[in-house]
Amino acid sequence: MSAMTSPVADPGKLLITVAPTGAETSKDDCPQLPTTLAELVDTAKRCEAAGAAMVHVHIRDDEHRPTLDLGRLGDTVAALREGTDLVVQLSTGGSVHDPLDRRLKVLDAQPDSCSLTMGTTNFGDDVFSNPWPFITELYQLSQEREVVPEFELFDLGHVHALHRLLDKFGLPYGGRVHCDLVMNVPGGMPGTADALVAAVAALPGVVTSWSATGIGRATLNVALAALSKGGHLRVGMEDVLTLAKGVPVEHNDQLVARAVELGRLAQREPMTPAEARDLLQVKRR
Ligand code: KMH
Ligand code: ZN
Repeated sequence: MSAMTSPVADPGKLLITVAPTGAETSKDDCPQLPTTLAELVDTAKRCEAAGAAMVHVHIRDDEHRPTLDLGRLGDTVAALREGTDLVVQLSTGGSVHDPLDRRLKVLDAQPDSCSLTMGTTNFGDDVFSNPWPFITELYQLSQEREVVPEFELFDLGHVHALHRLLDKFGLPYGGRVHCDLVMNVPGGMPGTADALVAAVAALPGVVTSWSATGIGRATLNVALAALSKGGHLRVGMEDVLTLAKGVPVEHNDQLVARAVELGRLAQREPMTPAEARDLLQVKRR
């Protein structure tokens, strides 16, 4: 054997993000979905114990409907910080019905991280609206407030828009650039290995880390492709409600445990929350 360096770089530890709730599934359809603050904190603790390092948070009101109520968001951030060490990422995507001005206010709750979607996308029968002026305002606000964004990329065009954003406004707070490929949304890029490879190849050179998630039945396909390309994983009931055909997810920690198992097969230990803070350079609060 020659002493050639291997083209397979060591991707290091595995960041597992859990997205436990989302905005699309109703409590009536899925009673095990964590929608109350107590359920969310309990879920977060169990997912941390199972190997998650970051939590992507959508909250609900007393009727279990999606809300961006600022008081509730603040209480949620505080309760998650109190009960776990997880990096707390608030969704600025909300639900497809949330107005843009309410979505900007999410940063007032001072999370460690916020999601930031890089373009408008068809979302089933709805439209998930992210016009360019909204993206740039939210991005500059995240810089000002010292909140680390996670760039949500639903399509190859969103990758292109990320180049444009970083070229015009520079690096995020903390200097790291972390992205999440959200694949297989009806209206976005498909949850295929080919699409993942194309999107990863097109990422800006300044990207320091990326994860991927596949919605619905694409979940395992995307996870395996992401591991194969050295990426990180997002899992959770926001994205998938079954473990296999006809087998419902009973708790988010099952999805985290499966991600840990896949990571171990790929010889990647799960990252601790402290290691995730270091990777993403989130502000000490
Ligand atoms: N609920 C979707 C319309 C995000 O959290 O930033 C948007 C979403 C993305 O889930
Ligand atoms: Zn979300």
